[in-house]
Amino acid sequence: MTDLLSRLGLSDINSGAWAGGALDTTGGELVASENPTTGETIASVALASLEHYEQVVTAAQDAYLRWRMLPAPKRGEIVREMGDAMREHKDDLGRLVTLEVGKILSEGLGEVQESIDMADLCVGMSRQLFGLSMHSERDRHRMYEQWHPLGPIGVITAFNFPNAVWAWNALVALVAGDTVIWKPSLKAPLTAIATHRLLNTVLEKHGYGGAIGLIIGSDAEIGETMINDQRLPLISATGSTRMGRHVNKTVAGRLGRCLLELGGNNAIIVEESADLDLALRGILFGAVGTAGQRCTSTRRLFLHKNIAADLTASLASAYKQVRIGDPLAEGTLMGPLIDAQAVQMYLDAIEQIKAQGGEILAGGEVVDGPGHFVTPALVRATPDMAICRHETFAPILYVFEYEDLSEAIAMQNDVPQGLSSSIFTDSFRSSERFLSHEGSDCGIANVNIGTSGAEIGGAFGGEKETGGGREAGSDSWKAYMRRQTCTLNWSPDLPLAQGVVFDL
Ligand code: UN1
Repeated sequence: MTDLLSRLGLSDINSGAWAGGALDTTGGELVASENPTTGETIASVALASLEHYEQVVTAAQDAYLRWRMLPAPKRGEIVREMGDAMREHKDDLGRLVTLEVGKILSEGLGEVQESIDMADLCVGMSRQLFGLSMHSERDRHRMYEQWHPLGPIGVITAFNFPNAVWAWNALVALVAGDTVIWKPSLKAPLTAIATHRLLNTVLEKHGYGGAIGLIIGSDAEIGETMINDQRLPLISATGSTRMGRHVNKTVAGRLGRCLLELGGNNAIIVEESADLDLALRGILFGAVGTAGQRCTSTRRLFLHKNIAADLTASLASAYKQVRIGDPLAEGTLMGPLIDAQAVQMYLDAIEQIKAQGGEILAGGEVVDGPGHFVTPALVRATPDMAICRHETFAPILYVFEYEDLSEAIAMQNDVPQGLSSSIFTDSFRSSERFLSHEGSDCGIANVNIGTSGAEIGGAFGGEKETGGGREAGSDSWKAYMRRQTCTLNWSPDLPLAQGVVFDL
């Protein structure tokens, strides 16, 4: 472990403020990053103060004035090198993700791959920040729109994707010409520092150190200051709906922009016609993968009544075979929850499930020993159970039965969240219906694959209490830029639009 940390430039105590390079935060409150597998401290961070915050923002503002003048494809070239740096250190970074947040190694590596993919996408994107041109109603006039960078933007990330969610935001923002200030979760600060250090080296080499900044501090002090800061025109925040509501209100109060990626309550519908083996595998990865700690994790399952008994039995037996343990060990499928508080939330949910009449078919227990391990829970539920409307960030899957597809779609949509959804079916009609206006109301709707594990090429995000933001691919870059509509007159006259006459 020590070798891994030193290869990634981490020490026992690390700075919590990086304006490009590290600032001296000695004396700041020490926060330990705990390995959720063992409960041991990996290394600590000396938290940043408001003075450090000022330094980081000032550096990002200064860097912005130069960075925005670099042509977008040249910014893309630098982002390409950032992608290469992550390629070169993929193994170390992936292991650190696994060590710090407990996802299995294949997922830790997959997360870094997601960031590398983002870099590749952004290189191309840097040549495709297209605006439209319009035909003017006036003679010898031309209208078009162009996209400009916004400025330094704030990115707030959660513990569960401590590397990739930053990359979704930051790499797009960088090609767009913005600079970025990152406030990571206090539960995963080391991955943030290692990622920042590595990528800032690339920027520094090109004379743009400070274009990315990192600020590790409390929500109450640093987080509040950041969301209230007029100098940050955009705040992109990933986390709970409760947090997002507060961020949204605060940023709207200063007429800033928000990009929110909040809670999900993702469902899979399995029809009678479905390939049940495929469905079983999709459900398992969605519900048990990452120990249920993805915003896209499968939390609800709607089974057609004719296949419900068999599929539920197969799932219950699969749940009991899931290999739980050290996420670095080969063959492990489920690592620990992030911390003791997460285990407590899981246990509280299990209590509520029982009190509300849910039947636990598998799991629902804490695993003895060090680390924050639980068994994945499979629950026979009824639509009136209030707990099923909430996102518990843990491996709990609620199983319901339905008779016809309209009923299943209505139940699926009848929750406050709207992130991801899937249907397993071999019926073309059902699949199209699920994807139609009267189908899934989520930002992501899949057929014959599960709810999690989206590719970066698409826009990622969801509706309703999920917050409405879109990150990563497609035209999500527009959120990181400002649109300017330009009208040019190359005639000798000054005709007014709408035929208005205004002559002396
Ligand atoms: C998250 O859990 O915040 O679609 C992001 C997925 C991943 C990203 C999840 N690509 O599951």
